[in-house]
Amino acid sequence: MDTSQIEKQIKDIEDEIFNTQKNKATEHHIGKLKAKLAKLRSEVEKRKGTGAKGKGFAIKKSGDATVGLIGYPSIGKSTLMNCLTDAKSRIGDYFFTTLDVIPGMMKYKGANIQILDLPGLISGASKGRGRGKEILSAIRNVDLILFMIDAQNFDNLYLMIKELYNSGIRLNQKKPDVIVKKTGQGGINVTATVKLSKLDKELVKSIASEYIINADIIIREDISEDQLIDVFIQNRVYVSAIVIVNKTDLIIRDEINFQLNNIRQSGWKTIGISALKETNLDKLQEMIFLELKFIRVYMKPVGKKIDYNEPLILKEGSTVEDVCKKLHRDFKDKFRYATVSGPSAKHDMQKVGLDHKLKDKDILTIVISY
Ligand SMILES: Nc1nc2c(ncn2[C@@H]2O[C@H](COP(=O)(O)OP(=O)(O)OP(=O)(O)O)[C@@H](O)[C@H]2O)c(=O)[nH]1
Ligand SMILES: [Mg+2]
Repeated sequence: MDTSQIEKQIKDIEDEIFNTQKNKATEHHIGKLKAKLAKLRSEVEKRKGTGAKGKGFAIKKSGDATVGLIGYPSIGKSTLMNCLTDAKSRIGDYFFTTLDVIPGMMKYKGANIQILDLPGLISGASKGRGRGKEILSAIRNVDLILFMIDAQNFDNLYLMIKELYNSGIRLNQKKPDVIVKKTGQGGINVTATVKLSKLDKELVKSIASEYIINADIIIREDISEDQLIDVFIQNRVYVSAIVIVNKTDLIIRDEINFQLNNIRQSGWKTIGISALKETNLDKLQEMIFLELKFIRVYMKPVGKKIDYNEPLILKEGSTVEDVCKKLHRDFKDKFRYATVSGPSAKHDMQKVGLDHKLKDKDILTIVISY
């Protein structure tokens, strides 16, 4: 089948879903159509060489985490970028001032946070408008997305979210807790360890059968139909996001608060700022820092004082082994034991191994053999 035939099929299925009334009798049929649709869409993406592995900007990741700043053109992304980081990104009062990715480093509480100032994202980006595909492919690999919208136009937010959704980016969602074990025979077997309120096992089977023939599927979370489909499509990524409302200097406070509350009620973390007047930027920095869920670990070299000035910045869930890797490539091989005091320790100077999970503000000593 050539691509235009697939696109025709996509259109037909979209129409059919649109024209089918959703009820108990039709839900299996719709589920199956949605599964087919997702499969065809990802096939088109693959053929066009876009989606997950599209041609992208050349970005060198650095620092302890990378954050992507996106939003409609002329919303103030570069203005904010220049306030928060050492970068000098061009600012203009016309659309598409920024045409490339400009990276900059924000230093905050000992963490080096890389921020990427991206060109404006417009409606239709996921289908390739503007440099849409490249922008979307760049933000697939970040640790956090900052969505910037204009205080005078909140609707943009929902347009942008849709573009991201269409390109396979799932915001503030965890990867569905579903295990798919391919088997050689026996068809599809579904087990659920929790009560499923949005799906029944037959529907799971009929969706799964669009992708696999034999498998044991274990569902450990009360997921929706769309989440189940995501399990089978390869290019999904799960990234957290914060909504930044900029240019709050241009509208009255009551109006801003009303809109911020609306956004919060839709389940998003949000903050109002003015990049131009530099208001609320300290709160924004703190929010970014917290959202990245860093932990700080203070090192205490054997026989020396604790280094409180330069904590190691690690991602949440890091182990002693991760620290070794960060310090020196030989450390893991020469590792004998470590001692830890603080939140993750049962008592002061607890002796631990490489797999010990650290917590924020732990004090760690690593003992290696020479
Ligand atoms: N009033 C007001 N103007 C702002 C604010 N932040 C940015 N601006 C203005 O908005 C215009 C666009 O700013 P940029 O930072 O270039 O916007 P951008 O989002 O990077 O735009 P593109 O690179 O084209 O996507 C400039 O004229 C800024 O001075 C703000 O908080 N308040
Ligand atoms: Mg810009």
